[in-house]
Amino acid sequence: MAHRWKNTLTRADATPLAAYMNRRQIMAGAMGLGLIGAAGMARSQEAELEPNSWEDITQYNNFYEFGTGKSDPARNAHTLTTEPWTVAIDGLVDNPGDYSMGQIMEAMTIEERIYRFRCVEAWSMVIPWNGFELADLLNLAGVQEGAKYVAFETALRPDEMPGVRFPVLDWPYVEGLRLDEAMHPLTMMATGIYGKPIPNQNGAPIRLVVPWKYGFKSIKSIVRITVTEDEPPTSWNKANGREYGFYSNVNPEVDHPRWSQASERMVGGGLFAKRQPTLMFNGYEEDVASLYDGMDLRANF
Ligand SMILES: Nc1nc2c(c(=O)[nH]1)N[C@H]1C(S)=C(S)[C@@H](COP(=O)(O)O)O[C@H]1N2
Ligand SMILES: [Mo]
Repeated sequence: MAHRWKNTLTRADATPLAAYMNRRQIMAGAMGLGLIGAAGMARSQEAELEPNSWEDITQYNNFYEFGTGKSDPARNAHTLTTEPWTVAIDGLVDNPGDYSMGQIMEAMTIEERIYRFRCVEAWSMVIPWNGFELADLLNLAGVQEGAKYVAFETALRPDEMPGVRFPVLDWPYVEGLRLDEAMHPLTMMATGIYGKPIPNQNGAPIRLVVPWKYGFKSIKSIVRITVTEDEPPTSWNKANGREYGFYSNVNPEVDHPRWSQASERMVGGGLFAKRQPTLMFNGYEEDVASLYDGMDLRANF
């Protein structure tokens, strides 16, 4: 698998979504005409970013249900039973219910997306996810009139999660997005990395990925998705509302009260690697800035 990445990639900027979507549509069109196969389709998307290694991505994690150390999730998360798994979808939807992973995988088309990933702690990676757009799942459930937000909840299993014995956070871990953020084509549900099933420490069997927001918004091992009218509570905001807001968009101009967000350390870059500048909306400004038109990004951090 890894060889596919070696020669074709350079560490340049991410493709703006418009260009990316166009290429996808062109490729999908060509595929419809039988001109290229699925492999060609996948290859067309692996252009611009050099992903971190499998080791970086799966050995350096935040998943506090399995401990607060960066290597705790890799060491402890094997105890999580990920099969069978169901995701309850409820709230303002036409088709509420318990969706099994099998049903979800059957209904969704899995694609590969290489995204930057920026933790609020000022480290970053590039991760080749496999998954589908959250919008496709929400459309399957049928979002009703009046819906404004989407809430997410992680499994809470004290028998399988040694970290939840400690009141670091108010368990279960919960997160939320505005409906338009949730429906944005960049927002995905990841079920794999590097073409393999997503490892437990990365949020098996299904986790959110919102590449323009700080990593803690990308909630892992999801068991419930609730479409709501009101802004849902979120774990880090509940834990410390002064430091972590609802939006948590990556913004190099708004520092964390205790550290600068202007630059970041690329995981795997080596001990003496230079920090790299953090980009507005983590490099996805062109695609998502319009979601926040007229909003004070300092007040709505
Ligand atoms: N349920 C749950 N989801 C979570 C976390 C967590 O502790 N619990 N940590 C968050 C944080 S702070 C980050 S940076 C990312 C890390 O994802 P990764 O380990 O796959 O890189 O997961 C996010 N999702
Ligand atoms: Mo994070």
